[in-house]
Amino acid sequence: MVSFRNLPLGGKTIKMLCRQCEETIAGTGCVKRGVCGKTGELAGSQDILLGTLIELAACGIKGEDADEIMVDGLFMTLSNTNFDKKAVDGQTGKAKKLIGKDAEIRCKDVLSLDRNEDLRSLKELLLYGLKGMAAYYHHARILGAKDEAVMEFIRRGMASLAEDKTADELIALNMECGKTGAACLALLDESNTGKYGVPEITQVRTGAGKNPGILVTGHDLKDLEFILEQTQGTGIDVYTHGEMLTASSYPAFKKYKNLAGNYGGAWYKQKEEFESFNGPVVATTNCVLIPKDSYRERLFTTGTAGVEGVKHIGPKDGKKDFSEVIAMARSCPPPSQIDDVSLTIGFGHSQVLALADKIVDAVRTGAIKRFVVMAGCDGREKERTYYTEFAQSLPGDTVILTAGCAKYRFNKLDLGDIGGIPRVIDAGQCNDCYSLVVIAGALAKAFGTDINGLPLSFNISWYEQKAVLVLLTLLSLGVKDIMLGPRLPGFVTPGVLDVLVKSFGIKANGTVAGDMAVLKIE
Ligand code: SF4
Ligand code: SF3
Repeated sequence: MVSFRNLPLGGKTIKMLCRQCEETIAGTGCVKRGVCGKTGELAGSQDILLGTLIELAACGIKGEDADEIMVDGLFMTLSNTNFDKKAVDGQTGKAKKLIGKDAEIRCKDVLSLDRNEDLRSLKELLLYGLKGMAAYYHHARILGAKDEAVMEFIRRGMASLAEDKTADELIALNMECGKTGAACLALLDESNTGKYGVPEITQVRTGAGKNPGILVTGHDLKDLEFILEQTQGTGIDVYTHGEMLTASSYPAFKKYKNLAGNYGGAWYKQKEEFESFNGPVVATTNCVLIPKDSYRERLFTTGTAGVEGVKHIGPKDGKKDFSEVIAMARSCPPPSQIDDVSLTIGFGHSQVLALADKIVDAVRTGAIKRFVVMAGCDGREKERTYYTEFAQSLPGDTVILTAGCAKYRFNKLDLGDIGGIPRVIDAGQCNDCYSLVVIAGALAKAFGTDINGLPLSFNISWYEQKAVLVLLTLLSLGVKDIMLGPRLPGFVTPGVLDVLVKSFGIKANGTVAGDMAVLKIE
């Protein structure tokens, strides 16, 4: 069996090799312990899980159970999702059971899938896109949606990782991943709006109230719904954190008077923010970090999220029981205030399209000269202040379209509005990047051009694999000249980068404000 430990890595003995996220050490790979805190043992378990899922796909096993194991298993290996080796090994066990006990798991180390480094790089790009797709499909499935075409591609894409493929075949599979990603994001958009209503432009307060609270982070709206239902009449307030901020714009959540607002910012500040929240915190998905002792006892995970030694709340008869979290909240002091501003959210595609005439007029009269999509992920490196500086230095006739936790780099700045159109249009979570594509398509139609003909630039910040899927989706839709940062993916070889630059005009945004010149904003 081929192992990445035999790969040419300077002859060093390594405990693990993971380079799936933007923070990977030195931009090349975490080899001793992840920057995220992932240990060599956990990385090994995740590799075995992925190898088993590839085998599951290669054996052509499908159906309800197999699909759930595949989708949830992929999601569990996404950055900052599951730090519980037992849970990861348990998922491998479920997959093995379906394959049959005599099954030979042919691939043990995913990064050893090909000896040719460009082919391996293209396979990694596909695998990370598939992880992102699985995460979004998981959310749609939880709400009862299904799309066999998405599932068929996930299976075929996974099986192809163990097959001999040419570079052209792998590039085509990556484009198909992006195209299927668009369908998957559309499915999730339909599921969210079908279940919770069409997001409305909403003001959300970030200050802390006087009641004890529960903080809910991650992307899973259904978990938030369970918690809001179960806290009715208890005197406990529920706050959103990170990507859960978007929930407050859905009509179905507005009816809960104890949805008190948003506490804190993006995931990477959670160690301080969960500490000062004082009450229990529920992590529903990525990004969860290995907790500090100061709040470890107050942290709960659910769904695909997990942290060793942290209480996990699983499903029971299609429901989840958060009574232990509620009981803990009762005995905790209210949150300590860390800021108190008002955020404007809820610019999903329906709301923006309702403003379309106003926006088109503003472009025609020259009041709006350019749109910049600043979407994706936030992260903890100090170089990411680039995005704050970038937003601040954009001319006053520029509108920022955002989605994902990247927005926390500028959504608390007062950037004003253009004739009533806010200069930061927040479409929601990273999956709501789909809304940005719909908006761009509608603008292109209004101006009789294609997306690349619009006064529209893309400056995408990435961190994890959902962003890889969103990037592949944009590329498959023909979007060109995307700036990507703060660093280019460590798994992309110079050969693959050359293809991305020549075919799609991808640019590294660098980490210095001087690189803004690349955007050429007139
Ligand atoms: Fe390193 Fe990122 Fe992998 Fe964690 S997820 S081990 S930080 S590359
Ligand atoms: Fe953020 Fe993890 Fe990517 Fe959903 S919560 S965008 S980083």
